[in-house]
This record gives sequence, C-alpha cells and structure tokens, in this order.
Amino acid sequence: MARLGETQLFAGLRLPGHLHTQQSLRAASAFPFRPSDVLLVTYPKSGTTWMQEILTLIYSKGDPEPAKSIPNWARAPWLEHTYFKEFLQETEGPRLFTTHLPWRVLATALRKAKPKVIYLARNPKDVAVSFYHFCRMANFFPDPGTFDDFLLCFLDGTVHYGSWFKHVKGWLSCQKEMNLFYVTYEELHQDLGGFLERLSAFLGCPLQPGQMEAIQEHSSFASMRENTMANYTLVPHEVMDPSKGQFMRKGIVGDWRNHFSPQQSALFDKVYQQEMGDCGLSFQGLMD
Ligand code: PPS
Repeated sequence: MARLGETQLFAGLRLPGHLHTQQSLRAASAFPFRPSDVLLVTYPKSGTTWMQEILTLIYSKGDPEPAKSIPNWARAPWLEHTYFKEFLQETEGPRLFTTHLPWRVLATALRKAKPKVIYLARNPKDVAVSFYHFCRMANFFPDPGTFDDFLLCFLDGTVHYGSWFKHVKGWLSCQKEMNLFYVTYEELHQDLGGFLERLSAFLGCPLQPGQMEAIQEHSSFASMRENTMANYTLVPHEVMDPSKGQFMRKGIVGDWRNHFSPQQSALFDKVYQQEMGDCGLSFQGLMD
C-alpha cells in the first residue's frame, strides 16, 4: 500500500504520506476557488464525516441516495489529498470540498474568491481521545504509544496535522473577512434541527419540514455507522485495521472523562487557558 509509513513535511506540519505529496499540498494551497464553492474545514476528529453527510443531505433535500451510493471522500473531497483531482467536478453549482489544512496555508487562495467556509470545532479533550483511537487503527499514522504519550504530543502540537490550538485560532482569525460559519460538534448534538435551519440559510438552500427530518434521520450516528459510504469500511484493512477499532467509534460528547486522569485533565486545562484564554470560545463539558 502506497507510502503507508511515510510522513510529509509541509509548511511546518507533519502529514500522512499515504494521503499527501508535496505536489498535492502545493496544488491545494494554490487552488482556484470559485465564490460558489463550499469549504468544510476541521481539525481531524472534529466531526468532519458527520458534516459531510449533513451537507450532502442538505443539497439532496433529504434524499439519502447520494449519501448511500457515493463515498464521502468523493462527495466532499479533501483538497490536499493525492486523489483530489480525480473527484474534482467541473459543475456549475456549489462544489463541496473538505480540508484539514490551517488558514495560513489556504489564505491566499481563499481571499481571491471568498467561497463559503464552514468551520466545525469539537471539545479538544474529545478530539484528543478520538484522534488517539484513530491513530491506533489507521496505519498511515505512527504508533501513538500510550494515551499519555499521545496527549503530550497533542498538547505541544507535534502530532500529525499540528496544533489544535493554532488550527482553531488561525481559522477564527479570518471569521469576518471570510464570512465563516463557525459551529461546534457539541451544538450539533444539542440541537441538530436548529443548526440545520441556520446552515441551510447560510448556504441559501432552504429546507421543508419533511426534508429536515429526513436529514436528521440519515445523518444520525446509528444510520451513518451502517452506511458503507460514510463509515470507512470500504478502506482496505491494511490501511484501517478493523481489529483495532472502528472509525464510527462512539460519537458522543464527553468521552474524555473515560480516558483522562485528573492530572491529565488539569494539565490540559492549564495549556488550554494559556493558549485560548483570550479567545472567548467555549466547549460544552470541557472543564470538570
Ligand atoms: S476524520 O478522520 O478527521 O475525518 O474524523 P472526523 O469525521 O472528523 O471525526 C470522527 C469522529 O466523529 C464521530 N462521528 C459522529 N458523531 C456523532 N454523530 C455522527 N453522525 C457522527 N459521525 C461521525 C466519530 O464517531 C468520531 O468520533 P469518536 O469520538 O471517535 O467516536
């Protein structure tokens, strides 16, 4: 399997060489966006796949057919991945893309066309837990070691994809300039209906009541867990090893409480305060 154990260094970030090359990363940073494009931005493990499903269902007005017949990486391809060109559609309507790259890498390209940007963030303690489990099952990441080892790398930003803190702060710094729609994973859990109303208004894609319900049903964790076009079971086992875990793992808020010791949580809170203290962001259930 291509470059499973390799790491690409780009713009000071470490990225899986299985999915990225210097060429694919340079192409992403110079991508000719259109104003009608929609870019979903996340730090890994923040609910990307959930939002890809929701966006697919919004544009299909609740019809599950596209979400159940086309893999998510083709419906909303990652800008920076090697296969991106394969899935790039030259259609007139809104093209849907995904990225984990930081704002500083895409700023020049985005400022030119100002497409719609959706930034989805998640309680970073839950991100760290989800990321740790993912690194254990996805063979394109280095072995994460113990959870304690991984957590220290997550806090100092040396994990693949870099610092969660810098990612969130970077993207929020362009919120006004880019007309960026910011939402959290926890808000989706709390009030998916209210969120769908706001997102469909932002996208200029109004929904009828029956369509709203269909979107909620088909984007539920239970439904997506069974959907082979969203649950990553189509990926070869040597790339994502099902004996070590599932991509659709738990899908809950606050699982960090089952993983963090009181000392780990206290250290996390301290670093969070240092990094995010003046940011005014809040995540449901972040602190004890
Ligand atoms: S990735 O690899 O960056 O694309 O991963 P990402 O999709 O961002 O995050 C995966 C986590 O999102 C959870 N998930 C969901 N939660 C609730 N509802 C739905 N429908 C849903 N779909 C995916 C998934 O289970 C991962 O979280 P954890 O905590 O590991 O379960």
